[in-house]
Amino acid sequence: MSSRVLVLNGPNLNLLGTREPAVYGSRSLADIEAELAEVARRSGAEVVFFQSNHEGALVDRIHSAKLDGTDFLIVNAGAFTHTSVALRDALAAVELPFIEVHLSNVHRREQFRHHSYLADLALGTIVGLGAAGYRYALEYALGHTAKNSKDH
Ligand code: CA2
Repeated sequence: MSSRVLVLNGPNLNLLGTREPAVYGSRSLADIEAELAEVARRSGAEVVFFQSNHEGALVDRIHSAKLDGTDFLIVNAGAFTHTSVALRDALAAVELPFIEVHLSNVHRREQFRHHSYLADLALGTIVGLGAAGYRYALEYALGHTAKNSKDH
């Protein structure tokens, strides 16, 4: 069975590539998603994408991941990373493995970005590596889901 990975992006990440390139890079979200889709295609895996500026929509999408055969999540919750107990509770509730990704190195930025409500639930976090961070997370996810399906 092929693995299914959900890439979840939070508020304002739809603006990627339009401003603040020094912080977030010059690539659009669509461009990053196209690269990830190609990586997944080469592995015979499925990757699906969801971006929302709304906390409740992200919570709902996490809930439906539990029912739609998602094996693994890659999560950049944007600013909700630093504020949202609701997203934390949703990720804890579905018990799906996930990697937290940030384009920027949040630890080199303002103090309020140093805390994540999600990080201790994540298998791992990747910060500061720009769009490549999503690719590394996906490569890990594909290895992880392949190994787990062999074990079960
Ligand atoms: O570095 C990341 O990936 C962040 O998750 C991005 C969030 C920020 O609140 C987090 O602390 C770190 C902000 C996303 C804003 O994205 C924009 C993209 C282009 C132009 C303006 C904002």
